[in-house]
Amino acid sequence: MKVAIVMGSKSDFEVVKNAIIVLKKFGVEVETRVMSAHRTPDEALEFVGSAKENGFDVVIAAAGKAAHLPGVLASKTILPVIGLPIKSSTMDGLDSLLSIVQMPSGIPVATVAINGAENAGLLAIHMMALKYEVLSNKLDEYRVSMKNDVLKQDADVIEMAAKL
Ligand code: RP5
Repeated sequence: MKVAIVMGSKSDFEVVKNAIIVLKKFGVEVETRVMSAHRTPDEALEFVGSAKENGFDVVIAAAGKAAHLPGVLASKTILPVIGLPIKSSTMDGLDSLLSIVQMPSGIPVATVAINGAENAGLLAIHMMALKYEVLSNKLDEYRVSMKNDVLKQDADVIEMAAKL
C-alpha cells in the first residue's frame, strides 16, 4: 500500500499535505517529492518510470498553472495517475484544471477538483481498496463516521432553526 505524491513545486505543499494526511490516516505509506515536468523533467520521468517496480500502487501528481506534470507522468507508467490541480495563479486554478483534465485519448489522468487534495488521497485509497481488503474495511468505517457526522449536523440545525 504505497502512494507516490509528486508536486511541481514546494509552493504546492500547503494544499498537497491534505492528501498526505488522509493517506496516513488510512495507514498507507506515502513518498512525497518535488519534481517538475518543466524544470526537472529527467528526474520526474526516471522516478515514475520505475514507480511500479518500486512498489507504488498509485501516483498523485499535483501541479499549478500550465500543469503538465500529471499527463507527463502518466505517459511513462501504467499505474493510475490522479491529477490534483493547484490554484497557484491569477486564473484561480482553472488553468491547472483544464491542463490536467483535457488529456488526449490513450493516456488517462483521473482529475479531482481544484485544490481537492483530500479527495485525491481518498480516490487513491478507493483504487487500492480493490487490492487490499484492509482499506476496503476502513473505507466502510469512514463512510459510517461521515454519515453520523451529517446526521448530527441535521439534528443540530433542526434544533437551531426551532429556536429562531
Ligand atoms: C507549477 O507552477 C507548480 O506546480 C506550482 O503550482 C506553480 C508555481 O510554481 P513556483 O513558481 O511557486 O515554484 O509548476
